Amino acid sequence: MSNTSSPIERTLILVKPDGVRRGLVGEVISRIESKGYNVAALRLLTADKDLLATHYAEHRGEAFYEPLIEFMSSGPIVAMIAEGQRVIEGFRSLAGATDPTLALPGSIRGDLARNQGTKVVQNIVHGSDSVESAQREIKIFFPNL
Ligand code: D4T
Repeated sequence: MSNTSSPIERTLILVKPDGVRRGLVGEVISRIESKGYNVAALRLLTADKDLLATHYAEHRGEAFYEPLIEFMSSGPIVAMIAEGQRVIEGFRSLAGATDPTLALPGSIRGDLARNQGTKVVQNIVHGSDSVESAQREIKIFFPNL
């Protein structure tokens, strides 16, 4: 097990449009809180394409990039900052693998999502994947925090 005295981290979590449409916001928040993380900020918004292009800059050029931007701007999303020790990797573990068919039962994606033949995977949640990504992504969705 790695360092148990690690500092408190912050991560950016999104409930994607599929999660909001399906009424899973409460379920996602419940899993975050049940694990013991603190929800430190939360907002509901419909993301515009410029904001999403900034957030997903690393994926520009991928075959799934345009469908991803279309999907992510297709309806309201919920953005959150969650806090806790090792919350970045902890939430990635709660979320499960990107591919919802492979995500393990017990995870958000494993329990609640499946492949549907769309050009982009609809997998309910996003979570930052590193301290650097978390800082960058929190600034995009919560410029004052
Ligand atoms: P996000 O960023 O949404 O939390 O998802 P992941 O961290 O699990 O995955 P990602 O950034 O690599 O991908 C972003 C987003 O694009 C979809 N996607 C991804 C897809 O449809 N096909 C693919 O091959 C990949 C890699 C799913 C999530």
